[in-house]
Formats: sequence, structure tokens, C-alpha cells
Amino acid sequence: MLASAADAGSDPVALYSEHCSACHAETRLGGTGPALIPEALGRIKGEALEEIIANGRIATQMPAFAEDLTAEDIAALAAYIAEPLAETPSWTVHEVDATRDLKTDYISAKKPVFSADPMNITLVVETGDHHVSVLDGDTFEVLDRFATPFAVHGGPKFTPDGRYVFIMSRDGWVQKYDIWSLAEIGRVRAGLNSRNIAMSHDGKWLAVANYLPNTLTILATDDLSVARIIDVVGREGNPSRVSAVYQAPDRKSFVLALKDVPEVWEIATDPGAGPYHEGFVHSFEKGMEESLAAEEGLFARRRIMVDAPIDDFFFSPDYQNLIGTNREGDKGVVVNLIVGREIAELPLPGMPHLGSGISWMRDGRRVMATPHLREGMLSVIDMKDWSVIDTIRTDGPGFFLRSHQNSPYVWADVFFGPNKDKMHVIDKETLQIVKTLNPAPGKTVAHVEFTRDGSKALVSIWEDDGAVIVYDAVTLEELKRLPMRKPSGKYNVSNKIHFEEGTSH
Ligand code: DHE
Repeated sequence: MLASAADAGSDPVALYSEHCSACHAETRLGGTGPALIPEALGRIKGEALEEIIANGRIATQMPAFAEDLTAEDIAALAAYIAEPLAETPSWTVHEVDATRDLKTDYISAKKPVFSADPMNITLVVETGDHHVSVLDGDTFEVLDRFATPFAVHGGPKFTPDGRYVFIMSRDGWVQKYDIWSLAEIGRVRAGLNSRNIAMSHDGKWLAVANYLPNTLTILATDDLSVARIIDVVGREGNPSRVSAVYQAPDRKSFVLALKDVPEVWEIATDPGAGPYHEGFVHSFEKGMEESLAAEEGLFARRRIMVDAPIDDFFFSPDYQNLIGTNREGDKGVVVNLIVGREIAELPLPGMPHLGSGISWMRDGRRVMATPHLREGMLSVIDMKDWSVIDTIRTDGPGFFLRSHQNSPYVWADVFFGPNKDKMHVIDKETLQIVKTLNPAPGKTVAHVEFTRDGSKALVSIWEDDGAVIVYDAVTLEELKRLPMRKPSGKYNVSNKIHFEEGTSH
């Protein structure tokens, strides 16, 4: 397309400068509009990109250019912004800090400004118009609805007391919001293209996993200043993107998987404990030399060498094992964090989505389940001997799984394909589907969160004119429908800060 556009005389660099740079920045790294680089655009490419340039984007400031630009110009622009940047931009402490925007009108309340139970607040991320709704988890009244950075992704992370929450966008913005005061405190751009964030066990530090640049940014949670930027470089000297970072509260550390080199890192979030406690000296396996030369103190790093790079992952409830998937998506691996090596392989074809894994006790044994992004099935695995106990066939590939300690059921969506409007409810003991909900025929129905006590389940109708449906989690009857703009994830304060076993992280 670029060739024909060039033949027709389109100059994408000049066109970009004239029409796009004011909002998206001359560097294409984003300004008031999002970054226009392939890492940020993701699956929006080719004709889909041309369509947005021509017709604009609803619920955003993006105007339509069809009347000002020819089809060739639009094709040339779409091809230009789909090209990777010639050089990896730097994003140093200085540059991050320059984006820090703390709200001058923020007033910190001494107690919650509402009468609702602060532990039963549920946040709903509405990606349709880039907002978050703050729901009272008992009455389902919307207490506040605030604007977020563009394209929030992944779960917001709460401080251990449940008062503050941090929300990340794909462009690397991190927003801090005070739930008690119902007010934004500020935001900072911690990366240029980011995967997810993790809160430290003590609530003092927030790790931001980046694709661009290849770094892990650690922010101080009190004022969003940079505590450390760690270059993510493998032992052989190769830089890497970060697949995902999570906190391991029992280990007082962050654990991250590297996407481009076969390593898992553990970063101490407590100078006294860190990754070197409990049996680490027994690790006479690969990676030992590096480990012996370990740094000490806060943010000390330990490298664990694995056979192949790991994508997203999930922990056993005791935080001793990490269960991840390889990039090809044809198997799972179990990495023991005590001995620092892989201890098992799981036969999980069809791209297991282990970031959505959950576990529960079944017949006296702990099991875990994961959906698969390419196959209509859930795998149920025994967490003691790592055998696959059962494969539950579903109406199509799913994305998210949720349960609650007080619920007898696992809720599994069918995110992809013709049955994307279905939600399966599965008995945790028999592993049988007991009911398939179809609350909005033809529309995507996905992602579940429970109330604090597990008595209600909140389900998204994942459409721009969507809704959150409140179900009785026992009778499975619909109780309420709250209109929302493409609600994606929902996050209950208590379930998240107490690491409720039915929720992934
Ligand atoms: Fe996500 C969580 C990775 C595509 C919506 N997703 C996560 C997390 C990771 C991840 C690592 C864990 C973050 C956390 O909670 O700390 N997601 C990926 C991918 O690699 C993938 C497949 C490709 C990509 O584009 O990055 C991907 N994710 C999507 C989507 O297309 C979804 C459906 C729509 C969107 O908003 O982009 C999507 N991801 C979500 C949501 C969560 C999430 C709603 C949080 C789930 C939760 O309950 O915690």
C-alpha cells in the first residue's frame, strides 16, 4: 500500500506532521492522543487503521479525515504508523519524572466520603469511553465515574489497606486514585508501552512491566516518583520485553517473566527478606553463578533460568510455584521459586491463558483451572502432582475465569467465536457445566467478579452500549442490569487485597 500511495504522491511523513503530530506527538509516542506505534496499535492494522483515520473514533477526540485526505493519503498514513520506530526511544528517570502530574486540587479525606462498605467497593473499567465506575458493592449505586488514561489494560492494583488504587494504560500511564476521597491524585507515564503493574507487599512500591523500552519501572506509591528503572537484559546481554509482573506477597518480592529471553526474575521488595530466603541455597541448578553474585537489599534481583521464555503466568496459593505458558502456547511449565528451576511440564495445547488461572480445593486436593485462547476448553490440573485431571469442553475459547471461596461455581466466558454471548457456570466438585447463561444474545459476555462475600456475581456485556449484570451467585438469577460503556474488568477491593482464591492475581 505504501508503494502505491507513494506512486500517487502521498508523503506519509509530511502528512503525519501536518495532521497527526499535534495530538500524537512528532515522535509518534503520544501526547493528548495515544501513541501511534505498532506496539500500541496491537491488532488495529491495515484496513481497520484506515477506517479510523477516515471516520474517526467514537468516544474519543479522534476526528474523521475522509473529507480532507485522499484514500491514498490515508493508506500511506496507516502504513507509516504501523511501521516500528527506527530507534528504540529512551525513557529515563528524567523523562518519566517530567510527565508526573499531581493534581493540585486533590484533597485527602480523613474518612470515606460515602457510607458504603469501603471493602466492598468494586471498580468497573469501562473501555468504551475510558472511564472507571466506582460501585457500591451492596447497593450497586455508582459512587463516582472518573476519566482514565486511554486504553486501560489489566487489573488495577490496590494498596493493602484498600484505600488507593493504581490503574495502567497500554501507553504506560499510571494513574493514582483515592477511593475514600473519590478523587484522582495524579498520573505519570512510567513506560512507553506497558503490560501490567504490580503492588509490593507493603504498598510502598509499584512495578510497571514495559515492552517499550525494555525496562521495569518501580514507582514510589506515595508520590509516583521513580524509585528505580531496571534495564531488562538477559544474562547473555540480550534486552527483553517483560511478559508480566506480579507480587508474591509471602516472598516479599515482585516476580516477572521475560518475553524474549528464558529467564524469570525475582526482585526483593523488602531489604531484609527478598528472594534469598527459604531454601535458596539449595539451588545448585542453572543460574547459580548469577544468583551467588546476587545484589542485596531493596530491589535486589535474582535470575531463574528456564528452558524457554515464559508468557503470562499465575502462582500456587503458597507462592512457591509459578505456572506459566511458553510463547508458542502449546505447553505449561511449573517453576519452583524455592529451588529456582522448572520442576514440571503440563500438556496444555491451544494457548492456555494462565494469567486467568484460578485454584480451589476439590475433594481435599487443590486444583487449578485455566482457559485456552485457541480452543474451547478448560484444563483442570492437580497442583500436587501436576497431572491434568479433566478437560471441560466449552462452547468456544474463553478469556477469563472467576470464582470465590464462598461459591460452589466457577464462571467461564466464551470470549471468541459464534458463542461469545455465552457464560458457563461450572460446579467446582463435579466439573460439570450446570448452567449456560445467555443474557444478551449476539453480544460479547465476559469477565466476572464477585462481591466481597461471594453472594453476587457481576458479569460484563462487553459492548459500547453494554452493561454490568448482577447475578445472585447461588440461584443464578439476574438481579440488576447497570448500563456501562464497554465494561471490561471488574475488581472488588476485598477480593483483591485478600488474594481471594477465585481471582487470578
Ligand atoms: Fe489482557 C489482564 C496480557 C489482550 C483484557 N492481560 C492481562 C494481564 C496480562 C495480559 C499480562 C495481567 C495483568 C494484571 O492484571 O496485572 N492481554 C494480554 C496479552 O498478552 C493479550 C493476549 C494481547 C495484547 O493485546 O496484549 C491481551 N487483554 C487483551 C484483550 O484483547 C482484552 C480482552 C481487551 C483489552 O482491554 O485490551 C484484554 N487483560 C484484559 C483484562 C485483564 C487483562 C480485562 C484483567 C483481568 C483481571 O480480571 O484481572
